[in-house]
Amino acid sequence: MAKVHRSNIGLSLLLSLFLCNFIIRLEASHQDLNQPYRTGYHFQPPSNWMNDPNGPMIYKGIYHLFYQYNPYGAVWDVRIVWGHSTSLDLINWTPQPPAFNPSQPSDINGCWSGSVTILPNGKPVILYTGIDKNKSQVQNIAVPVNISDPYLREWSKSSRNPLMAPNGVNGINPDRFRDPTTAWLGRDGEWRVIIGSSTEDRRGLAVLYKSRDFFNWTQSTKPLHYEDLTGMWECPDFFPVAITGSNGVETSSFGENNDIKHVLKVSLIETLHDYYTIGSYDRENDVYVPDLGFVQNGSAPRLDYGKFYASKTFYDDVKKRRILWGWVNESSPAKDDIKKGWSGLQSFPRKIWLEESGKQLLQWPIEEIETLRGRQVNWHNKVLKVGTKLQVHGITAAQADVEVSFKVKELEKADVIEPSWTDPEKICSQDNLSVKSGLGPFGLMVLASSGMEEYTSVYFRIFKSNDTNKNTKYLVLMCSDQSRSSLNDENDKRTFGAFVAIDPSHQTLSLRTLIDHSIVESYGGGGRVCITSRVYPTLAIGENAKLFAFNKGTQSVDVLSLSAWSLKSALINDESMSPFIECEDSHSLIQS
Ligand code: DQQ
Repeated sequence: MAKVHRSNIGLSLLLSLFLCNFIIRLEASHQDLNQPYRTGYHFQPPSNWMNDPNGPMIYKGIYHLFYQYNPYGAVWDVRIVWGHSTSLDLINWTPQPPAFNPSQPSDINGCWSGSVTILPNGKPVILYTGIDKNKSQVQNIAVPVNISDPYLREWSKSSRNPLMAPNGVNGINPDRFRDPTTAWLGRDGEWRVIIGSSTEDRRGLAVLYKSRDFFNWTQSTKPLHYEDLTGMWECPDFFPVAITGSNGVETSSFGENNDIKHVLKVSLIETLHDYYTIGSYDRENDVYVPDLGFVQNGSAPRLDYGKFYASKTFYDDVKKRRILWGWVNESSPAKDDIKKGWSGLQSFPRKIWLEESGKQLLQWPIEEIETLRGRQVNWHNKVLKVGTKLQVHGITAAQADVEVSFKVKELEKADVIEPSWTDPEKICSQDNLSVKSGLGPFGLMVLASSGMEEYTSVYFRIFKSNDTNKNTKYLVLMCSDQSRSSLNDENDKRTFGAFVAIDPSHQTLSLRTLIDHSIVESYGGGGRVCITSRVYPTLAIGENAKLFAFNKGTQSVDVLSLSAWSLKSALINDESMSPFIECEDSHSLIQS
């Protein structure tokens, strides 16, 4: 009798699990129809709020991404936790249970951003900011429970936390002391790490701490770097780059014969943009000195001129490359995010390295994107006559990868830029007709509706420089214009722009755009400028979205080549594979 009873329970449990799974799947496909803005290949959790990428790494051949995640809803919450997903290829992602939640006095009010360091014995450790019981920002450590588990599913926090607490040195305030970087090891056997901070009078700081054992940390009297009037430095990132070639460099590397430079990136809370400088790390004095022409403030180059913040890199020792992740926030009102049940994407992972000139970084979508490529369309040597708009037929325009290179023959016909046009974003935002350039705008119109009621345009304009002292005769402006991206005017449809440092008389003018339903990620001039936009079309959705190449300038432009691919959907944190979404029925059955 007891036997029968047990097998009945077993059967109902199986049935219940099946039904539960079925319902979740039904919900997922039902959701798809009502979720036109969910992405096909950009990382996002199954639901709820996500912000900063945390502690990306590769461990035992598995890529890990942690992220600031609110399990309670689609808006940010101070009680944020470390969401966690793993991948074999940086494309398809399996959700894992959150690595940790607020639980000890040193993080009871939130587990904020931080980084992973792989120790010389191969063991990964996490340093992260906790909001402690007094609401002070402190730095904590967490280590894997079982290092033979390549998925690192369980993390344990040290009872010695917090390891670093604000102590008033350099005027550091408990509200402005957060986001530890990956640590690096000096020749003297001491670890170094920087924490983002600022003083009362808005001096931004990268506070430096040192340790021999990763547990006892001492604050250096001097910060690694600082800059006045920049406000709070969030999520600093400090890493070496090779002077030649595109290979990445391990964070603790010293390089050989001066063959590396260093990059310091800070996320400025006052502008919500990520700025970087290239410079030298003086290891004797433990200070960073930006190269001539770079200042660590809002005048520094940006990793992305659109929506992109709190970014973080890691060194992939398998493919010898450095990879950048960045948080791409929504541009919709919070009420819409709550309605759709989620908020926040990660940029597509980008390889990042130093350009030959040593003056800027280059970024490019990681090569693994090619595994998603399906149908392809190619154009060669097409002329974009004045006022034309040619449709790229034959691909899924709402989920695509497009690469195009332009040739402008009559550069001398470009108009001289107005002396007052110094702010690229402003020029891009002005009405087309009021900006005389002659050459351009030409580029792509993406996520366009049949009647052109909606479209996002990503384009170039070329001007003659008005400064005879400038090395280059021409100025290339790149814009991503969202002003007509949606009939819904409640979204932020600000236009973005930047100058691309290339000489169009010698270099090809290229544009690569990744289109993924509600995100448009563009790489201009071979990755010299990146602009990411969030858009919410109401008509140009799914099959109804179209793609065009256009030229609205007064001179014709050649498309040397255009390749566009439909991209397949990656398997990203699919709800049905989630180990942390509970099905109430089976849960209660198991308990009964
Ligand atoms: N987000 C985290 C902070 C960080 C900020 C909190 C940057 O640690 O400074 O979610 O977006």
